[in-house]
Amino acid sequence: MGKIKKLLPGGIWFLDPPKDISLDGYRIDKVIQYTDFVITLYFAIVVIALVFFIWRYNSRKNPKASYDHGNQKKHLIMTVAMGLLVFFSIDVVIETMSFKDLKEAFWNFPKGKDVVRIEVMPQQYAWNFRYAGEDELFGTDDDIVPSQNIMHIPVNTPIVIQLTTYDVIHSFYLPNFRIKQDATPGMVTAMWFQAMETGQYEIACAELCGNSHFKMKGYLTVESEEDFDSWLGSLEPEGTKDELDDWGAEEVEGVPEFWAWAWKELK
Ligand SMILES: [Cu+2]
Repeated sequence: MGKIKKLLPGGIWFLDPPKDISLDGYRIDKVIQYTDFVITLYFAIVVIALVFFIWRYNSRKNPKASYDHGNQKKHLIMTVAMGLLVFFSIDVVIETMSFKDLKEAFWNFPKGKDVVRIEVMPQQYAWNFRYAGEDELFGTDDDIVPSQNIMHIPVNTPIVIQLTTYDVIHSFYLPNFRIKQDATPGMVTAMWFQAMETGQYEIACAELCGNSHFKMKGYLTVESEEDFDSWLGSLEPEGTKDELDDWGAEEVEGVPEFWAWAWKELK
């Protein structure tokens, strides 16, 4: 395995996925691992059967072709049985796992005082973030808008994101949280997640959104609640630019003058 790893400096994604530091990311990994397991198993069975029949009916052993109409009833039963086996062991299992995860986690939005709410508005090719400020309302004078591409969150705290886009479709993707959500023109979409570890992580755009899609990168800092509060407190309302140099991030041309929307209550 070591040699293969050297050939692929990025690692092998299913052996070395980005570290999962989220509360619910393990659910996505479990679905992917099950899918990988079951398709590998069935693929192996098909290949073994193929090799077996090539060997069993090779022309040297069977120089003369024989004609056989087979047994129609047997064929029908086998075909239906295999179809049902695949349907129940792949489709039904994956659907059941997925809907359980959606119900228990991803569609089960946290409510309450400790939730941190952030509005996200991507544009070609950068991420804009907005925190509500002291009045807890979005679109008011005390909103905090950090430097472009910079997002901070406290650890062990549920984070609810609402998203829309300034231009084309983008997709907010946190590889270390196994979560992504599209930002779509004309609508506000939402997602939530919770970090279990502090550190610095990548924010990627998961929707091919134009010629510089590849460099649409954001920087997520997960920190203690005290550090998060002091970071937020250190920013002037509607943004300061001081953090850009630390990360080597750049602001793009045409940063929107003003943007925000009233927080949508989630049902
Ligand atoms: Cu994008």
